[in-house]
Amino acid sequence: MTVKAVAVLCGDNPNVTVSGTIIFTQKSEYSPTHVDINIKGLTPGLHGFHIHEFGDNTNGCTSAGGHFNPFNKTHGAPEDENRHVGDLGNVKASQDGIVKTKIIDKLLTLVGPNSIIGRTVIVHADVDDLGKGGHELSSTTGNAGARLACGIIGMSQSKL
Ligand SMILES: [Cu+2]
Ligand SMILES: [Zn+2]
Repeated sequence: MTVKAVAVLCGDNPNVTVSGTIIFTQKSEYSPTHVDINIKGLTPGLHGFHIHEFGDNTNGCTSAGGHFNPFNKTHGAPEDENRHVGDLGNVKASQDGIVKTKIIDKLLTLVGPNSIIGRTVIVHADVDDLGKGGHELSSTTGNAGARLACGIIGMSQSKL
């Protein structure tokens, strides 16, 4: 019963040419979720990468709300005990502005009440400090800056 979901990233305004496709795959309810990340148009280096709470694009990426946080934790790194479910850390863009990577996360799920389907993936302008930057925003957003591009996570056809 593999569940598959996909998000297509679009720039938050006409000046942002960031685009990408994110594919989520979970083999069963208690399996970790695999995340296949393909993004282009970024500046080289690290960019905060999160699941935000709402699948709402009425006011661009802004209406996606804060980090998806069903367990009321503070912001952290993906490997931290204390983290938002939506905290996927940073992705690293190459000199050509491309991210092509896979991550495996044990907190993300595509089934049940805390499913991320219907929520939003966002890639940010700046580095996520993983809660350790000492900035007033560190414990909520990692001070990752503007929302460059976002995409709503939708069900995809499962290939068994
Ligand atoms: Cu974010
Ligand atoms: Zn967070």
